[in-house]
Amino acid sequence: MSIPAETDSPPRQVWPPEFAARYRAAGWWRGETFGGFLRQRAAEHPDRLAVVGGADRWTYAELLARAERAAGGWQALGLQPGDRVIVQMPNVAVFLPAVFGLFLAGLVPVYALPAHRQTELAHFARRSGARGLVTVERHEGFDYPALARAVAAEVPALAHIVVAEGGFGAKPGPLPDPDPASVAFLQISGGSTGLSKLIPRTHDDYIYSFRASARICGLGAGSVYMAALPAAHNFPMSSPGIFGTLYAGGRVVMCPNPNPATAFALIEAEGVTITGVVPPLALLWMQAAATSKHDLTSLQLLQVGGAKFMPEAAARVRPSLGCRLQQVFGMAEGLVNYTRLDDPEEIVLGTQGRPISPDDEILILDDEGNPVPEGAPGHLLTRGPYTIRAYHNEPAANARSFTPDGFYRTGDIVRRLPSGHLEVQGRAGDHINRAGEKISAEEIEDHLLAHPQVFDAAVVSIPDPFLGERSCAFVIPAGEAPKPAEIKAFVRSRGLAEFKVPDQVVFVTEFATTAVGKISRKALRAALRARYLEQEAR
Ligand code: AMP
Ligand code: DBH
Repeated sequence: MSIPAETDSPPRQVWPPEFAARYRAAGWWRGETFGGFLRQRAAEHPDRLAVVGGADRWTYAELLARAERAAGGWQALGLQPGDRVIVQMPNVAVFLPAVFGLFLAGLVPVYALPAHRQTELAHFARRSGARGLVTVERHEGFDYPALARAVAAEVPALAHIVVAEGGFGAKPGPLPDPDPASVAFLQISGGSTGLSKLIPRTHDDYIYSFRASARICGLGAGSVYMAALPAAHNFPMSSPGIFGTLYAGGRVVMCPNPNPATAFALIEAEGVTITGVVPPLALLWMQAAATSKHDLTSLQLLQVGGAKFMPEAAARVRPSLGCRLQQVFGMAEGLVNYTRLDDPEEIVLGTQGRPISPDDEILILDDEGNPVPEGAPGHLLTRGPYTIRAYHNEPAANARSFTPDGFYRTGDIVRRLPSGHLEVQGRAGDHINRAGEKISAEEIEDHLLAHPQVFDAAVVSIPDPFLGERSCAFVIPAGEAPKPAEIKAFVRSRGLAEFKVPDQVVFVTEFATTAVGKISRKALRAALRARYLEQEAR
């Protein structure tokens, strides 16, 4: 395993000075920090409930006190401001004091998902140079501390494994006062090519994104936001999500499992007013609502995003769940689009929203890099006050993903309506968007090629009525073909998140080649997908 030489460099995120000056002058960046805003809310309304999860119900004052103790715990372990700490936690209340504890100590969370396994965590640990990992005891039958120990055995720099629940913490010493322009945490990219990249987000830029999101969604003291998707994902974290809700002085409800039984019971019990889901979950909830006895009348807004929500499904939200729909099209790299609460019905049902900020710059370009005629589909590029200018420690990806003048190439194909709303048409890259989880074809092909009976492999997305897209691995066996189940078990055994295991394995004798030699992987995947769909249609 090659370890990049720059692993120990602290994460940075820098906008050119003239842009930074403009974003400050416009009032987007206000010099707030995560620790600062929590302290402010705890001072303004100490006794208001901030977070509910399982048997835990903590006020703003209690949340702050717990976060301060967690910060003291990290100090006692000898971690220094700027050090990175991986956070792998399900949707439990202690998620919040754990991450605010890191912020207060000046440490930099690296957000892993509960689904990530050893291969992914080891990659995050190496790339971030993390010194610690915070997790929970066994959750839903999975032993998280055992996973963390296995990662630490592989990456020795990861010296401190902390289980947040077990009374971790100590009285803190003097706490640092981080620069609002500094990197607050590392978010994880969907990994559209190869392994996931680390996304450095600053206090200034991220707080702007969720403060503005909370306004767009009308959040206030009476809002009750339920985190149904994994809390570490950018959507429930910030659009407006957990942080936007706390910023607005509302209440966060941690939903440990998004199945309708659990989620509906919590909506009723806690009077949830807003939550966000991916399209397959929306379909499931709409179906379950027909026979559910739970009272869902508190729910005012259902946000749907992460993958394209089809207009026919979108039209069923209000009749079946009795609430309004908001479409959300966002990315951990920055740009987030929302349909607005006062948008006309056809906009809410038929588009994926428009950007948060007047300073979000949008380019829609053809394959040659020229602007398309207004209304025509093209590649979406963006630049703005909460969109990154670079990934952490990724010179090659940075050269590919950003233009010389700092626009981020989203990889999405969109069309813009006269109102400025975007309609997502598809994407240029080859990743699979499986129910909102992004899977890199390359990453999985690489694992498949490690199997002794695999000569070559190509992973493609296949349209799926429930998941939106599912993954299909086309495999040329070396000699006798193994069973598809064995290929799946092999990928699983490589220590990957379950959602990356191919949904389908199809053996083929050869891949199409041109007269000149091998065609590009991209053309190959497209050809395999087309042939498969053609055969299925017969
Ligand atoms: P990630 O890299 O995991 O942050 O995923 C961001 C990507 O998810 C976007 O670039 C889109 O491809 C996709 N995405 C997010 N929201 C939507 C949406 N509402 N409709 C279609 N695609 C979406
Ligand atoms: O898919 C995403 O990454 C996403 C979707 C909606 C996102 O990051 C967001 C909103 O902030």
